[in-house]
Amino acid sequence: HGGTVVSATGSQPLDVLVDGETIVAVLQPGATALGADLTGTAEVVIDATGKYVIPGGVDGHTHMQMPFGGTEASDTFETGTRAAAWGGTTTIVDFVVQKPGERVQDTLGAWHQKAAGKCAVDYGFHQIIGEVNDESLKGMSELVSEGVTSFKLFMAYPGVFYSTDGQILRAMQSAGDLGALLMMHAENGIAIDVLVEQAIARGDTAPYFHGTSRPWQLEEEATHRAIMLAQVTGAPLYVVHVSAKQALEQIATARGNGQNVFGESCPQYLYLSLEEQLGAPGFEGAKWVCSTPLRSRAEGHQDELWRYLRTGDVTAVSTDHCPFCMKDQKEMGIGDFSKIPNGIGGVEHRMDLMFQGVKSGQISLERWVEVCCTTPARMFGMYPRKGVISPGADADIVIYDPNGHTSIGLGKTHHMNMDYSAYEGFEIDGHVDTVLSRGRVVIDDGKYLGSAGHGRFVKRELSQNLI
Ligand code: DUC
Ligand code: ZN
Ligand code: ZN
Ligand code: ZN
Repeated sequence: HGGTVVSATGSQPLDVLVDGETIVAVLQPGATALGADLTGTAEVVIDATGKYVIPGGVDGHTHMQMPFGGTEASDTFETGTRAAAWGGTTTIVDFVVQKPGERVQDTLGAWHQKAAGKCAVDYGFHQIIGEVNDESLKGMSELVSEGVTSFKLFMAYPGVFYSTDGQILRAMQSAGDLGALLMMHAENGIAIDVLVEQAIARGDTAPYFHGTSRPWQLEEEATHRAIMLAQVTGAPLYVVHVSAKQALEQIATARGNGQNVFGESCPQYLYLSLEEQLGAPGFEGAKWVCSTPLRSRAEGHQDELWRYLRTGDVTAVSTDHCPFCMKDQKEMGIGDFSKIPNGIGGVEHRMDLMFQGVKSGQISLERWVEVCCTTPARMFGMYPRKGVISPGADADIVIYDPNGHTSIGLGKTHHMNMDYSAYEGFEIDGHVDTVLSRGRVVIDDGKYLGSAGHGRFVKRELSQNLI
């Protein structure tokens, strides 16, 4: 009551009536619902005066307890979704991993087991296809009927997840037939592996060389190739974790031509840079080793990413939350950057970091809600249940204080299972005050009131964001 409801299309003072797990009415302040004044009839009234009332955040790209590079991402579904709740994210979409040799249909059950009864907020799954073959292609339609309607392939990591162009083409044909979304890690892994090997042989083993051995040209090239393969097959394409401005130029051109191509970026690519990684002492640069890598600020990637966020060519902002501790995990790469597990954790900070983009005049308030909540919900087939404050939607609601303050870092607002923060020292001119997940208050100004197992699996529809 008393807040300003912000949607992707506008902002106005409105009251929101919740019954059980669902939003049942959105009313002019003082108007009557179901024959009575809201504040007079509601069992609980939450005062949102002076605050924004927004849909719960939808983070379309996370990796809880994902096996990677001989270790496992350090957040479990329990710790990771609790951190998400703290940061105003009420739905995540995580990745089921099929490794070569496994039947794709068998892997979903294993991920259901990891997540069931553990999550603080709702969750869905994408499927990583580690090996494209007749059987995995058949498995795709089975998965779609189980609510897993998007599939990630890798042009990077030869010998691990890598798909050849022929395999990509076949998977895209299947996705096109099903109307399912094809997600792509677009980096030329064959060329990158040569550059990595050469760097190590030269003695360039520090974390910084992770970035320099994955140059933007190899992201641009792979992005272009993925777009052309998608065009041949008719598959809708969502390019994940885009960091190079040249890759976004490819995406923007394809979108201008009317192709169903979408670009995702992440706060780390908007805020952090290769130069900062170079300047970090000793092995500290490992904190920011992720793929695609951080890009050079001098080359202007960050500014261009913000610009593409405004034009709409960056369609959604996720975190690619893939946390590893420095101790025993990132440290595996001391003396050889190629052994540093790739990933940055940030599921807790996305809503705040992107709100800072509103405060600094980079994006509008409505665009903030659009890229963090509404579009991810539509992109991944969860709208209008998620991503909008509207009668019939799940009561996933965040009360955000634009005059509050959030200090990011260890010992401050940090609930992720990581022994460092990639955003240590960031100061945000805003604050997540209250978070409701399906009608239940899970965060109440500094207190966690949620529980493991409250979060439920979301069986997703096909993407609702296609032309
Ligand atoms: N790609 C991801 O999407 N996440 C972590 C590592 C990677 O390469
Ligand atoms: Zn990736
Ligand atoms: Zn990822
Ligand atoms: Zn506050």
